[in-house]
Amino acid sequence: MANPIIISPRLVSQCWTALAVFLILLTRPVFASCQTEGLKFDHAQLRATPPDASVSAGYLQITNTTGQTQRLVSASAPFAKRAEIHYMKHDSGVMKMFEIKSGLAVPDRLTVALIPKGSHLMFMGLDRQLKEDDIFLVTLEFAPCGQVTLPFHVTRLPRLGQIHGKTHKKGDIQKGHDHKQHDHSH
Ligand SMILES: [Cu+2]
Repeated sequence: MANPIIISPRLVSQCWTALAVFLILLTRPVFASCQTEGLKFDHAQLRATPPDASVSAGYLQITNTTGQTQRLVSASAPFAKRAEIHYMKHDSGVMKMFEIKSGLAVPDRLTVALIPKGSHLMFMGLDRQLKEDDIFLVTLEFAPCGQVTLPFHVTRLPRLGQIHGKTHKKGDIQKGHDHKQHDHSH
């Protein structure tokens, strides 16, 4: 006669604990940040707006060393109803903006710059004025690495570091530094 299998409540509880620990370990890479995987962000800026403006644009530089292409698929911010990823294109002699619906690819080992007159984040349905030197957290969603929330600095003259040439010091833009003083170096 076979012995009955006795499962004590304590054993069940231990099993659940072990399973929970296992699941946490298993799912941990999902929560690893894009930064620890190798995405780097520089010069995150928002364009300052006049009162009652309904849109603004966001710019930043994304460097990818994650070993695979990362795609910027969406953005969101507390001050805007929605955000889109745009690119600019000449259309009948006029620069127009179009949404990049499939997301913006950042190939491995490359830097992609979202810049004025280039690809940019477009924030629509603003619920407040974006004033110079304010800082807002913007969440970017990348596939496959996940979500990143970064501080964006509001500036009247958004520019990226490499446009300045060699004299640019890292962090100038974030500090609200006045760029006019070294325009002669361009
Ligand atoms: Cu746009």
